[in-house]
Amino acid sequence: MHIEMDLYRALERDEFFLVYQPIVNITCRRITGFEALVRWNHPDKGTVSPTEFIPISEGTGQIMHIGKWVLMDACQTMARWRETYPEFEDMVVSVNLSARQLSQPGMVEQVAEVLRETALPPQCLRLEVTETMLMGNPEFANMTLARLKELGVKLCIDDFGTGYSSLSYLQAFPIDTLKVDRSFVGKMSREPGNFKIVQAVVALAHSLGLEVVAEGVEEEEQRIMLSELRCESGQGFLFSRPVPGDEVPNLVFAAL
Ligand code: G
Ligand code: G
Ligand code: NA
Ligand code: MN
Repeated sequence: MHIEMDLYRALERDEFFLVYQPIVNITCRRITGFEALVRWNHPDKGTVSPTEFIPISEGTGQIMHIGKWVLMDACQTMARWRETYPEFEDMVVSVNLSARQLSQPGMVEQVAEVLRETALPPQCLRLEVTETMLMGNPEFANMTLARLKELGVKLCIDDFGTGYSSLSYLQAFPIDTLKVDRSFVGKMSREPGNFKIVQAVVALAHSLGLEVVAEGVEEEEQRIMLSELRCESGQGFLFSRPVPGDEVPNLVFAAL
């Protein structure tokens, strides 16, 4: 496949870019932050999804370079918005980590370096990892998360409910936030079983002192249900699709 070769050149040719999806207060819809999502503008294929190239880049080891680029670009951009607009003072940018990134030696140092270079306050960065990434080697994961936490960044478990988490680890990991997977949120207004799962996840998170982000919120009915469950935040097409960085300030101003 050419795509592996192309990936090697993509960074030096500056073919990656980030889009940003708002994360909002579920009750008042105010934007509290953004999830950065990477895209690859391939010279022939057009926009390639990360579901296609992240797994390939994990195989080739390119993920560490791509991951660093994502982290640097997201932090730099958020630092610039904060400098320019007072409305961004308390905003948080979320960045996804891949499995190989999390287990790579030097990962914590990489995050520290990016924070230093961009001068972004650490509490303005949230790192997203999945249950599956943590439960492969939970002891090692816990150590890495603890070192990341020491930097002052926020930590979040993404796609919660689709993998297998040991509840004893869940309370031991130094995380701040659970993101309920969109497969449950999407069906909660039609299927009582899915509503109950979301309800249980919110209750579990709160009893562990964690905040909840519901992802894949597409309908007003879901937003109201989540608000009644005391879920803090939401993300999804109801509020906004992921948008290019240059549209982000206008999204924030329009919502005020
Ligand atoms: O944005 P989209 O729905 O196409 O994302 C598809 C998948 O790719 C999601 O699971 C998302 O978490 C993942 N993804 C998006 N951006 C990044 C990134 O910068 N790094 C990693 N590791 N995964 C990402
Ligand atoms: O795995 P992760 O949660 O990082 O995936 C994020 C992806 O989810 C983004 O690529 C984004 O395009 C997608 N997404 C965001 N909001 C919605 C939504 O409301 N519905 C659906 N189906 N997908 C969404
Ligand atoms: Na994510
Ligand atoms: Mn997710």
